[in-house]
Amino acid sequence: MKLYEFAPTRSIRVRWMLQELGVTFEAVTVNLAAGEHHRPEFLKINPAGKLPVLVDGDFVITESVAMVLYLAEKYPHAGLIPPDFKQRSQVYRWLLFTATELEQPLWRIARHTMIYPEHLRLTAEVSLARQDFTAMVAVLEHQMQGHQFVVGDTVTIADFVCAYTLDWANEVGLLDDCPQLLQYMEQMYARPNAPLRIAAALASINT
Ligand SMILES: N[C@@H](CCC(=O)N[C@@H](CS)C(=O)NCC(=O)O)C(=O)O
Repeated sequence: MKLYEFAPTRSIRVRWMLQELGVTFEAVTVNLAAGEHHRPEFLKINPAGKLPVLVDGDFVITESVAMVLYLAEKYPHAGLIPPDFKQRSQVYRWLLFTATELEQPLWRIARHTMIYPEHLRLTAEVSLARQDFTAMVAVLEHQMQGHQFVVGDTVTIADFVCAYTLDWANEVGLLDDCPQLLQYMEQMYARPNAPLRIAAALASINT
């Protein structure tokens, strides 16, 4: 398997999954900062020009959450997705909640503070996104009370996706009022096969 990645991005979700599974993979760095994702050879693999991309033999899969689901189903013995369909629906619930209600405001903040050209950035959009995120993360903070994992009593793919997204939120100062989630995120990143935190991944590309 090949993972097209750039250290401090959503690639971390898929790297985390591969490391937890102990699967050997080839890491291919696509330097977003240098615009390598716009190269024709990369656009052939992902016409959206985005990372990460997972290639398994001749099968190409894009979208980080889809990759994590693919890997969980490819390696069912690892038990990272529950066999019971109701439990599994809870995993889907939190994956989607994370990708829509939590990640989208974070992405709006990133776009309006770093990604869009300066003259297109809207301060009001950043404060609205911060409000949206704060309201939704409170739901997860409540859910985690008395729980070690997002769904059930063992780690699932929902935890890798959530923990990475919470680290992202922490990077922009949006987790200070969520003691449960801070503790949960620290515990997740203390796992032996956890990937680098975003700050460390960022430092790794700047050295
Ligand atoms: N929904 C996609 C989002 C992918 C995405 O936006 N990736 C960012 C890095 S985290 C990217 O490649 N950005 C480059 C660009 O938008 O030009 C996923 O989860 O895989």
